[in-house]
Amino acid sequence: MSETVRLTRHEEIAIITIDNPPVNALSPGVPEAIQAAVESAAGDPGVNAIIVIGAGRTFIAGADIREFVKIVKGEKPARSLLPFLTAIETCPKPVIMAIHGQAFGGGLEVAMAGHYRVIASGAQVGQPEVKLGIIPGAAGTQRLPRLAGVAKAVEMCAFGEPVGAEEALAAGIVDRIIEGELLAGTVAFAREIVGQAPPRSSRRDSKLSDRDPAIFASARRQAQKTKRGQTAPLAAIEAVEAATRLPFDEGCAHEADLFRQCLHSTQSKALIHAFFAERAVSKIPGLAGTQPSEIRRAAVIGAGTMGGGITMTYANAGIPVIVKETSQEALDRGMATIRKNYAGSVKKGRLTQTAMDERMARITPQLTYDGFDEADIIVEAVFEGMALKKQVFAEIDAIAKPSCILASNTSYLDIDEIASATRRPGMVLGNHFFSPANVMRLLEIVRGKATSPEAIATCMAFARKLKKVGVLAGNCRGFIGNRMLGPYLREAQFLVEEGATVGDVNQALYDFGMAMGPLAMSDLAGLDVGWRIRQEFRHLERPGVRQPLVADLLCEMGRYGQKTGRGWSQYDESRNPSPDPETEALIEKTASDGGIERRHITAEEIVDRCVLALINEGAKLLEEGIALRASDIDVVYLNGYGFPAWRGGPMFYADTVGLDHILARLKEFEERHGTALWSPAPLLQRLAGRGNTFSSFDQEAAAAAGG
Ligand code: T1G
Repeated sequence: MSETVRLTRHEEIAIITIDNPPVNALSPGVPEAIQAAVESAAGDPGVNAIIVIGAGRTFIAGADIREFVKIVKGEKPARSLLPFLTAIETCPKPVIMAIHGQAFGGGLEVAMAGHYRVIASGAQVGQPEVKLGIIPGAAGTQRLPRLAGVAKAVEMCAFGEPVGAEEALAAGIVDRIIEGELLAGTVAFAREIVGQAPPRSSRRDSKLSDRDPAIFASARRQAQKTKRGQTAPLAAIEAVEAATRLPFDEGCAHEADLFRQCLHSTQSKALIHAFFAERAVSKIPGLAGTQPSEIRRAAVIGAGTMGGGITMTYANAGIPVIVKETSQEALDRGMATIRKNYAGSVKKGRLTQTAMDERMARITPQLTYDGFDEADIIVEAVFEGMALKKQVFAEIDAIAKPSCILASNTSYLDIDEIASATRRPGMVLGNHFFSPANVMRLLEIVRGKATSPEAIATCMAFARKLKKVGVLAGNCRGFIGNRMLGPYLREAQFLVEEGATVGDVNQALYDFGMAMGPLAMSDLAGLDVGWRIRQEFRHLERPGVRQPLVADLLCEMGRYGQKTGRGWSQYDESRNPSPDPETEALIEKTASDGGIERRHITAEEIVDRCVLALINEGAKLLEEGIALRASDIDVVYLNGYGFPAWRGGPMFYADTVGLDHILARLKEFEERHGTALWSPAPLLQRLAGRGNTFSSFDQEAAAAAGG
């Protein structure tokens, strides 16, 4: 046998163990070795049943995604998986798939080619391919409707969410849930079914009769709504629909065509980039081998919007957490919001009452620092003012135990300045959560000049425990995300001064794929947040350099956006936006007072001005080392700022457009709007000049760091 597949015997049962760490992907050679093992066991007279099981933490996580990267770069694809699956299905002896961890993508397709499937409680099965911009390519869209019915198959293939053991059993995907030791339970199951004719899923057509067109129509509507702009979900629906019209083999051929189209799409390249980018963020040069400490207890200062969300994040991860406020009224308000949020999740069926009670029990609200000396991490989430932050850090520095990490949730203030208020700058860093902190996956972990590798390693590992994507950022104003957001929002505001309407700007970026337009996002976040920052840094504004004019005027009128019902747009009581004629009039007057010529502006220019400003600033902070990789910047924007995943993030998007084209457009804007605002980043100029990309920059950096 091969290193990755072992064939052993348990009396009359053959056991085929797949052992291809870390997730038993169907890398080249693995399907072949499984097929050889099945054929060997089938030919062994002493064997009357065959079990396929995974070693390590999972059954099979699917095809080897790295192979797709090679294929779209022009490498010859490995042979199709279909003949290998047919070899399993046509095996004369029953083949039982024993699933633990995940049977995802090709992993579920292998399982469905087997005659029986048993699953460990707590395991999951799924067809997540659409999250990579592709569709199942090994008969998943043909076998799943035959096992689970058409509607379930459409839901699983078009939206890619996994289902647990109970749901898989109820849907008919698996035949039994095994409590206790999986292999032993599977052997017992095998002995029950020996002698029965092995059922073939490709021949089970009874569930295909439910071919109501409404199933496909409503799935298409839902995909256009929740997977806006993405092509793979629609292809997956078409493939499952084909299963209800075509014989199995023709259905598989149609699926294979759709699969190939998706695989060679820019969207799939972007989503596969996003998959690996998210897994690369934790690889920090110079930190390999640094042992993270375990965080068992936490404390949060401030129970406001951010403090409350951070407290819930800890409680959700099973961490006992103290939350401190300065007044009983503020504490009660904060706790009421936390309770309301949990109750809302219970009402929506996303959380059980028991789980809510357990999480509430982990939270200790108080007005003192009692117990802070036992915390392993203290996160400060108080008002964004340097003086207050330094006062708080001096206080917790005096109380906290030496190994305790002191983190600030500041979204832009100087971490070194905050650390200077303590005697342990090595244990001080930024933990910049995104609102709502208990929902948003992104966590910017900001390294100060004295921050220790241990503190960083501990926070990076802890981010995974919190189910966050922790991205390391250098210390500068706004770190990665907010620093890039500055020029993006600047251009959005300039564009309305120059003649675009607020609606035009929001719609153009929304159509580009952003979760919401820039001015709508500012109205949601609150215009006063940016206003306070501009006032704090007014002294740093470069004389003679154009600044947006209207936002400050709106704030002086007390118009902070959604929270005041008026901002760039006006909002009804259900926060639905509509154009605000007073704001449009204010913009026109301000522009004419400012001598700004107004003109018709295309959606294309709106997108280019905003997105290229983002990319250019990204290139600057990459060159400064504020971000380790261009792909880290992409992860920040995909998980914190609603950048469309199917475009891969701003830096990957720039690569798909071509850095030479990006540079030419930047020079156009520099020509028209001035060097101070649009001088192309030196790194971008260098890469474009050499026909390189941000991805090649990352590869070179990784190679240089020994990655
Ligand atoms: N191929 C290659 N590498 C993979 C992989 C895969 N399918 N899945 C994970 N890895 C690597 C990952 O990059 C990381 O590497 C390590 O394994 C641990 O992953 C034919 C076409 C299974 C839920 O989409 O969802 O089958 O960073 O950090 O949090 O129709 O991995 O350590 O070097 O994510 O425990 C469909 C993708 C493929 C599942 C485990 N399958 N994987 O999560 O670990 S397409 C998927 C996951 C397909 C067929 C089609 C998760 C996981 P490194 P990790 P985790």
